[in-house]
Amino acid sequence: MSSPHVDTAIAPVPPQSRYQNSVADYWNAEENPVNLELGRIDDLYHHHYGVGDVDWSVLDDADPELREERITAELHRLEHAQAELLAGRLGPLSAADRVFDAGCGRGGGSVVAHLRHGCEADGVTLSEKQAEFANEQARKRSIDNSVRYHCRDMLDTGFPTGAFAASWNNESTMYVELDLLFAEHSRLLRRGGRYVVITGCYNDTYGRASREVSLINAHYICDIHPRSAYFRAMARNRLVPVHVQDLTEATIPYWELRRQAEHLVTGIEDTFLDAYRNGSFQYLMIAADRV
Ligand code: SAH
Ligand code: GPP
Ligand code: MG
Repeated sequence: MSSPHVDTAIAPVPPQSRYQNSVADYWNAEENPVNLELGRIDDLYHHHYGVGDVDWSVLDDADPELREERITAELHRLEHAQAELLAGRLGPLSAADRVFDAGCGRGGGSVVAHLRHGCEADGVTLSEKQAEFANEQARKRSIDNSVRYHCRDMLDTGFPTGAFAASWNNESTMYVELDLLFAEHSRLLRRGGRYVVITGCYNDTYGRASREVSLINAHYICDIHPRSAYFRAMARNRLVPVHVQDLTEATIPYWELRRQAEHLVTGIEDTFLDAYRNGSFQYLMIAADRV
C-alpha cells in the first residue's frame, strides 16, 4: 500500500517533445566505459565530472593492467568527491526529509545523499533504462524504501508541492529551459528549502558560446546556458543564492588525467580542456535558498 508521503507511481511518463525523445534515446543507449567501469568499483554510477587534485603516480604503474585499474579508480575518486561536494551543500537534513534529484542518470547522486543524510530521495530521468538500472541498484543495497527513481520530465514531475527539503541538478540543467526548471524546483521545495546546481556554463565575459562550447553541445545533444541565465532565472523563481563557487580550476586535473586514460577516453576531453583554458566555459556550483 502507498503511504501518503511516498509517491509510488513509477509508470514512465513519455517524453514531452521530439527533443526530449532524442535525449532519452541518448541515455537509453549510453554505455561508455568511462561511466560503467568507474561505477562498477563500488556500485555508485555517476554521470558527472570530477574535482580535486590528481594522484599522478597512477600513470607510473609498470604493469599495463594495474595502470588502467589505478587510473579508473582515481577518476572515480574525483567524481565521487564532486558528488560529496554537492551533497554537503544540501544543508542539514534528517531521515524525515525528502530530496529531489533532477536529471538523476544512473542514480549515484541520490545514493550519496541518502547515505550522507539518511533522507528519502526521488530521482527523475527521461531514460527508462536509467530509472530501471537505478532502482535495481537501490534494491541491491536494500535502500529502495528510501531511494526511488522515476522515468519523468523534471519540468513536470507530478510530485507534491512543498514536499521537499532540498533538490539539485548535477550536470542536467543544459537540457532544459531554466525558467521552467526553476519554477518546478520552487514549487517542490518548502520555504527555506535548499537548491544546489553543479553545471558547465558559458562565460558571459567571453561573449557568446565559443566553438568548444558548441562542440560540447553537439557531443551530448544539449544547450549550455550562459552563467548569467542561472542568476536571472533563480531570481525570477524565489531561489536566492547563498553560495557560488567556480569549480573550473578544481576540475581541470580530472580532465588532464582523463585525456591520458586510453582505455576510457570518449574523444571530448581536449575540447573541455580548451574550453576551460580559453576562458569561454566554466564549471560552477550555486547553492540557493527557496524563499
Ligand atoms: N545527475 C546525474 C546525471 C547527469 S546526466 C549524475 O550526476 O550522475 C544528465 C541526465 O539528465 C540524464 O539522466 C538525462 O536523462 C537527464 N535529463 C535531461 N533532461 C531531462 C528532463 N527534462 N527530465 C528529466 N531528466 C532529464
Ligand atoms: C556527464 O555525463 C555529461 C553531461 C550530463 C552533459 C554535459 C555536461 C556539461 C557540464 C556540459 P557522462 O558522465 O555520461 O559523460 P561522459 O560519458 O563524457 O563521462
Ligand atoms: Mg562520465
